[in-house]
Amino acid sequence: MSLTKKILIALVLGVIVGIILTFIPESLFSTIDTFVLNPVGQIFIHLIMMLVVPIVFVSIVLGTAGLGEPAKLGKIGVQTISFFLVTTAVALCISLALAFMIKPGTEGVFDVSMADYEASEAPPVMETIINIIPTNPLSAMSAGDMLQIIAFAIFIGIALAFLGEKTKGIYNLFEQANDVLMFLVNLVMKTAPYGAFALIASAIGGAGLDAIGSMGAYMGTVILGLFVHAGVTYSLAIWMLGKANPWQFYKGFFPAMSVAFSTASSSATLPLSMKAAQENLGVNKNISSFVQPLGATINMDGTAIMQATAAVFISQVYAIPLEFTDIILIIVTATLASIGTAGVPGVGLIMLAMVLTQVGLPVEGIALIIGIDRLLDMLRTAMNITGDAACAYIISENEKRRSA
Ligand code: DAS
Repeated sequence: MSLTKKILIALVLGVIVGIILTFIPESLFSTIDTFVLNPVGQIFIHLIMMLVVPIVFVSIVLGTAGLGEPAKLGKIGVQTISFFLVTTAVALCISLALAFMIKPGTEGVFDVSMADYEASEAPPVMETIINIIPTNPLSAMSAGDMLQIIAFAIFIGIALAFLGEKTKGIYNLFEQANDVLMFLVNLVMKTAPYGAFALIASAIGGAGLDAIGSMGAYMGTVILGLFVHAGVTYSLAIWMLGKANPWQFYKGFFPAMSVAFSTASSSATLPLSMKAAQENLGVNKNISSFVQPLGATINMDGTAIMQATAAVFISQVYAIPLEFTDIILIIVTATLASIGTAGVPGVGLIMLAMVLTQVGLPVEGIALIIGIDRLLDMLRTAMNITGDAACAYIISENEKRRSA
């Protein structure tokens, strides 16, 4: 049986067990979660997170060096960033339109009297941009600062591309390192079904059916936005820009989407995202190795959809009208928020505080959605990596046609 089928079966079983767990006493659930579900789920996430920093560094070096002359790297870079920004803006427009049409914040009664949320300070935008260049690449790697790791790897890749034969040995070393890391990805992925089961059972059991029910309108609006964006934006882009079949794309990329759903982490899924893109979709290795690690860090359409929906939801719950300028602010800050955050579980909710602050909405409103956010995080992370893969797929398909 294929890994995808095993993960799918594990997820279905996990949902069933998670629902059953919502009916058992809270103390019994927390015992099961603490000693069984959480350890299994966290060990799986740690195993793949262990590979992320080396894989991002090695693949960006190889991807950048492999793209060869800086002109081609520049062209691919401009296409990549343009695709990321346009699709994120489209995602935000879709989610805002749905949130104003469905009005999830007016469905049901929300007790805001106890709502409280301690927002962590988001770094100023200019500081985020300056900090992309690492002062110490090794500390960037030990801290897991993905943007700084990517920036340093791009410089190394450009150097290898310029030096060519003189540094062929180092280039080969990076290629062998990549082979080792991909072998380890295959090894670790054998534990994916167990991790997927434990993570989804824990997420559903922890949220509880009441919370899911009372937040139904909000969750439904976010989920609808995610599916519209995947079904329309990405499919149209693949079909019109990549002149390829969207169905084939989703079929080939589904294994990575299922792991992203299980882990709620774009970074942790990155090794599998690149493997699925290169092996199942035939995406050029150098383009995949450049676009997908970059996207896992700066391109999060699913997160942007949640943030825009949550902002409108909270404005509705607190009956605070949003002006046109507020809408523009939400679009700009949600786009910037998605650039500065690494792809790890829950980061979108932390950055939501920055969006709400900029628009003047009560940050404590996050307390209303935090209980069911993990379930939405799983879905939006699957969306986040899909946008990155769609971008790599479109660029690769066009490069193939150009060189044919
Ligand atoms: N979990 C994040 C990711 O890995 C997305 C989010 O928190 O919104 O992409």
